[in-house]
Amino acid sequence: FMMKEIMEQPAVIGETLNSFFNPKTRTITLPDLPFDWRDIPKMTIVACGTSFYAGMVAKYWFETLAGLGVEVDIASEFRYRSMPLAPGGLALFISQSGETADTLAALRYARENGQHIASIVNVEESSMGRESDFVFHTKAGPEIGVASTKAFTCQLVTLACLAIDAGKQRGVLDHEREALLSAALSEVPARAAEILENDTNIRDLAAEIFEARDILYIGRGPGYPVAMEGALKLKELSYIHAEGYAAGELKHGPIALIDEAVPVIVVAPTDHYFEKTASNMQEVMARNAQVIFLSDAAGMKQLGEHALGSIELPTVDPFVAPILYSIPVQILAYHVAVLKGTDVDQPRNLAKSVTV
Ligand code: F1P
Repeated sequence: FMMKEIMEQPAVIGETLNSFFNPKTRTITLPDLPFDWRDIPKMTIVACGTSFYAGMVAKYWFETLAGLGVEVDIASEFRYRSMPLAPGGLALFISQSGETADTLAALRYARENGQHIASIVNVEESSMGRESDFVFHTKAGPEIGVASTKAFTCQLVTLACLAIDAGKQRGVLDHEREALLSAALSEVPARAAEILENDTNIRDLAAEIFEARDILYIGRGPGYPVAMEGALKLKELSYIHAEGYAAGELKHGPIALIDEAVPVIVVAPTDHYFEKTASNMQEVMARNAQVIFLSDAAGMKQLGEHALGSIELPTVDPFVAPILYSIPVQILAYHVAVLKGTDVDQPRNLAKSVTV
């Protein structure tokens, strides 16, 4: 199922986008929401697992595009905190299943504490949907593989549309920027298809790293949660110990782990953070790490030949890079798991929906 679900992404991303995209104006148009973005003092995003990393990406989007402060937490911690939520704030819950027990409990906690409640779920009928003031349904279709793939990228697309809407309403995005971002989003299905058509070298790279004991993923900005999601996919599927770190955090500890036996996967679109990420990549290479470099043509020109391996991605507006860079990390985890002989659809100890 997993590879089939990965391959469905151009189509289901397109469908999710179509639910927000107005082909006449070529802009993102959201249904009327029961709250006004201008009145939201703070946003709190809560989720588990892969859905949590979608929330982490969205934090960067809402902060930069809409000037809205966002806190993101994992539901299993958030639900037990005694933190004052900002009165009148928006609490957004992200879940593929809409049934995850920790996320549902967190939703109820936020409701008791006077928040507007919105959720992003991938099913028409769900407990979270029923208990929300507003629900966004991703159009990923049924996801059978336990490790979430297409639901994740569709969550990201939904969050990107929400961030644009918030940015417009809050007067942070002007028409020109909005049009550019909408155009970048509308290209994502085609760019995702290109990535899937050119994925043969990912299998070869998987063969280089599948015997490693530990693997690090690094990235900055929205590439940081993509690094964490890559590490989670690898752990879930192949049982290799993997961690995703903010590249700038390496020097505060994780760099001690680096030697020639530790592959480092570098998520580095040529965005605002590129030069700094590139310098972190050079630091790990100086310690003999085997680097797999994910970047676009400009990034490859600068650093491609220094890495053990590279995955070249299409050149896109950095806004949509986290959606597209998620796809090769899914494929890499898939191939590593296949080489290790694990069951990619039903990893040990994991359930698709954690309802207890
Ligand atoms: C959250 C989640 C998934 C993960 C696994 C266990 O589920 O952590 O991300 O892949 O299936 O549950 P959900 O709340 O998004 O349904």
